[in-house]
Parts: sequence; C-alpha cells; structure tokens
Amino acid sequence: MLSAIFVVSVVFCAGGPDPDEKFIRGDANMNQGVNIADVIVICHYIMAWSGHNEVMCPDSADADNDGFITFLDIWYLINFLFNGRE
Ligand SMILES: [Ca+2]
Ligand SMILES: [Ca+2]
Repeated sequence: MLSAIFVVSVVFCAGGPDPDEKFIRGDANMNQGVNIADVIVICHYIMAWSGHNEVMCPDSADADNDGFITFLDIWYLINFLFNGRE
C-alpha cells in the first residue's frame, strides 16, 4: 500500500538504456513498487557491493530527484517507508 502512496510521478527514464521507458521514482529495481528492496539496490549501487554498480534506470534510483544517486536517496526512501513521509 505504501508504494501506491509514493507514486507521485511516473515519467520517462532519461538515463537508462530505453529513454522511452516509464519508471516510478524510488523504484530502483523497476518492479513497479517501492519497498526495502529498492533501498538495497541503491546501497549496492553506491557502495558497489558484489561488484554491482549499475541500476536499470538511474532516474528511478534518484528517489529525491536531485539529479544524483547518493545516501540521501537511501535516507529518503527509508524515511518514506518507515515514517510515511518523503
Ligand atoms: Ca521496486
Ligand atoms: Ca538523489
């Protein structure tokens, strides 16, 4: 249910392989929902855990829409998921 609330915008993925692909901001794993798995995907991206430093759509991982994928996006998503606010 929280993921439905977080869907504030579904726009096209400018930084991904398919610029015409739509995405949900914060849906870093592109499974059409926002949950703790997206936080983990962003952690993997930032810290290159397991050598994994790519996301399918960089815009989707930029949860706070500031143009960068940083720890602030992790904080933003966790704050949303556990406190219900962005
Ligand atoms: Ca997701
Ligand atoms: Ca960001």
